[in-house]
Formats: sequence, C-alpha cells, structure tokens
Amino acid sequence: MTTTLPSGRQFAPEFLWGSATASYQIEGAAAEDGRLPSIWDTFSRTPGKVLNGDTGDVAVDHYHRVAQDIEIMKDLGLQAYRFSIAWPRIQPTGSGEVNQAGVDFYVDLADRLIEAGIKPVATLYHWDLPQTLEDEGGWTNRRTAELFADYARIMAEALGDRIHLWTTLNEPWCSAFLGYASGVHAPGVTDDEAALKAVHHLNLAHGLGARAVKEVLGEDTPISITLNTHVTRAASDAPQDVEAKRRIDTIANEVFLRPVVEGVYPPEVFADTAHITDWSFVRDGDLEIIKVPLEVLGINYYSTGRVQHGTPVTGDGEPGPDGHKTSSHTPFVGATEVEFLPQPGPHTAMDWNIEPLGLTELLLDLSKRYPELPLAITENGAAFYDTVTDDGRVHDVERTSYLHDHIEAVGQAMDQGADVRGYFVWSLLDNFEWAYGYDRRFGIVHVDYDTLVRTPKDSSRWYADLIRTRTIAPVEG
Ligand code: IFM
Repeated sequence: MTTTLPSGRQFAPEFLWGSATASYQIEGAAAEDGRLPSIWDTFSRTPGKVLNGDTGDVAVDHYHRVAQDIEIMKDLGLQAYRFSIAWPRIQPTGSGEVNQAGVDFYVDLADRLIEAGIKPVATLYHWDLPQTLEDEGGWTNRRTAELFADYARIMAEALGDRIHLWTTLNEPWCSAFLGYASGVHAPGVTDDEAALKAVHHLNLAHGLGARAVKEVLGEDTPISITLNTHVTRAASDAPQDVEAKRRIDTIANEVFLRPVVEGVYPPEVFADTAHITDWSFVRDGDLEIIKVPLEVLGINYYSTGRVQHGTPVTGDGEPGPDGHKTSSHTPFVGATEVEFLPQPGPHTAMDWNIEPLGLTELLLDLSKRYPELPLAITENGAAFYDTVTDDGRVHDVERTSYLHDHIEAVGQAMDQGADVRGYFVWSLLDNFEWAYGYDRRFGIVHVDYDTLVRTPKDSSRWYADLIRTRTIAPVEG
C-alpha cells in the first residue's frame, strides 16, 4: 500500500502524541503477585475460542520488562502512553480486599513514565473482568457496575495526580456485543438480552467510576471514555438500506454516545429491541449518573463498514464483512435485517478495509454534534504479518503508509474545525490480539514471541520523526 494523502502537514506543539496498549494483551504474569483469572484467562483456555489456543499467560512479558519498554518509549519520544489497569491484579475477585502488589505495579509504572517525561493515560477497564464477577453474571449484573466504582476509587487513591487522563472503559461495544451477543470475545455468551443488559451496566459503570475518581481527586480531574464508533455507510439511497445503516448506528454508536454525552438513550433502540427486552434494568436516576462531563471523548478508528437491507451474515469464526469474527449470532443486536457487504481493498491482515477519510468524516460528524466536546484518537493502527529481515529490521511500509494517511486524515478534520487533542498509535508492541491470538501484529515495535526480543519497526522510526518534527514526512520504500 502506498500513501494516498499528501505529506508535509505540521501539527501544533500542544497536540499530544502517544501509543497505546492494554493489560491482558501485553502483561503476561497471569498468575503472579496475587492476580487471579479474568474472563480472558478462562476464555483463552477454552479450546477453540482463540486462534492456535494462544493465551495471555506470558503475552509479551511487559510485567517483567517495564523498564525496557519505557526505554523504548523514550527512544521514540512518546509524549503519552495509554495503558490499562488489570482489575484482577487490584482486586483479584473483583471486590473486597486490595492486592497491594497489583496496585504497586501500576504506581511504579506511572512513576517511571513521569520520570521519563511521558504522560500516563490510564484506562480502568480494557476487557479483563475478574472471573469471579462473571460467575455472578458479569456485566449482566448491576452489581458489577457498582463494584467497578469501588475499584476506580481504589486506583484514584493509589495513583493520585500521576494520571494525565483517566479513561473509564475501552470500547464498551466490544465488551457488550462481542462478549455477550456474538460470543467471539470473553465471556463467550450468545444471548441478546444479556448483551443489552451489559450495555446499560457498562454505561452505568462509566458514570459511577468517573464519579468515584472525581470524588477522590476533585471535580476537575480529566475523565474520558473510549468508544469504537463505527463508520457505516448505506449501500444505496433506498429507504431500506438507509434504515439498515440507521439500525447499525443506533446499536453500535448511539447506545453509548447518547447516554454518556447527553444522558439519554436513543428512543429508537427501545423499538429496535422491543422483541428482546423491555429495558426495565434501566432504573430511575441511572442516566443522570451516566452523563459525566468529559475532558475528551476517546475515539478508536480502524476501518469502515457498508450495509444493505438483507440477512445478517453468520458463520463459524472466519472474519465477517462487518470486520469481526463470525458466529452463529450477529453482534448487532436488533439489526435483524441488515447485511454487511464486503468492502473493497486495500485491507489489513485483519481483513479490515483501509479508508483514512472515514476518520475525517467521523471526527467532523462528532464535532458537529458535540462542538464543546474535544476529541482524541485513542487508538488507530494496522495489523500486518511482519517479519524481521536479514538486516535485523522490520520494513513495515504498509503500516507506515496507514499511519501517514490516517494522521493526515485527522489533520484534514482539524482544518475543517474538529477539536482533536491527541493521537495514540495502536499499538506500541505486537501483542495478544484477542480471538486472533498472536497471529496478527499491530505493534510499531516487533516482538519475537519465542525470545521476547523487541525490535522497533520502521514505522516506529517514522512515528518518532513525526513526534520530533511535528510534521508528516513522506513514506519511503
Ligand atoms: O487490539 C484491539 C484493542 O484491544 C481494542 N481496539 C482494537 C484493537 C485491534 O483489534
């Protein structure tokens, strides 16, 4: 893939450049220092759930290699590092006593980052729910949201003012719908009503967790949530296709955006899902709790989708045209007559189409809807099957081109008025890519999974230059 958008754009000095990871995907040390299993430990150990039977037991051993990984971040000149905290390290059973060794790990991480001049951006939940809580219903159980607030309070007390930006949840859409509807993610449930309950309890957890952090650290503490807002287009202007897109927008985006930003659920979702649930799990006062002033809205963007009126594509684990693994159940609950269509290429190794201007479109749409709400790209990046070549390097020109074009796409949105504050590459390191195990590599730093040796890829050098010069350089090669 070559670049399709121009080079040369310069970004303002205050624009924040970083990279992102998540606990279960990189830490390893799954049974160390008091950590107990999360739903991903259980899921990945269940035969057939993760490609090649891979697990996060070792991952890339970040737990033991923090110092080395921070040196890499320093070399790249990262200004911020977005990591997630593993709830099962902090409260191994999800409630009650605090595991001090787990807390210490993140306090030490934050201290080392600050010492290295890198701003810590902490996500409280990136999918590793303590298994004990799942045994009691997981996100279908309102108590999980209440316990999340206790956990958030513990971390706020421990980390204090070290954190530049707190993020409550990463991509609650995946937790709810891939976890409880299509079941291709942990805990692997296929029950539409459970998924809708999970939606609400995740939203509630966001509100309760954000409020707990603010109670401890003050009203002005910067809070965010990260959503993987789907950019979906209708295959035609035919009313049925337009309605298909509307259904996806509702269940993929609006069901999180509207409560979090506006304190309401989109009324259409009640009609779309009336055959599944009456939503009586939403209690008086919940929506007021969920709406918390945000410092920024985090956006994760990778590709786009195209839909028409039709039958949802199901299957047995192959990547589907909606960008996710297929299962017997669609993750798009309530979108009963919607068919995702294959997207034209180029594609990444995830089979996701590469469409940088979808990001411009998304940022403009959000900033038009919510002009007072700043945005940050909390994840963007691409998986390819990278290898270290004889010269000891990884010539990942496709990834570099992807980053080049998407960062320019952010710039184009900013030209047209979008208030975007920062950009985080997904991911710093090759890592455990959930149901795809270690097969697909997203890192700008290569990890040899046998030796755990880290090799910065060419894309990381290009990104380091961008951070240093604040200018998008052309991609060579
Ligand atoms: O690896 C994931 C990450 O955990 C959440 N956002 C998408 C990434 C790529 O699939």
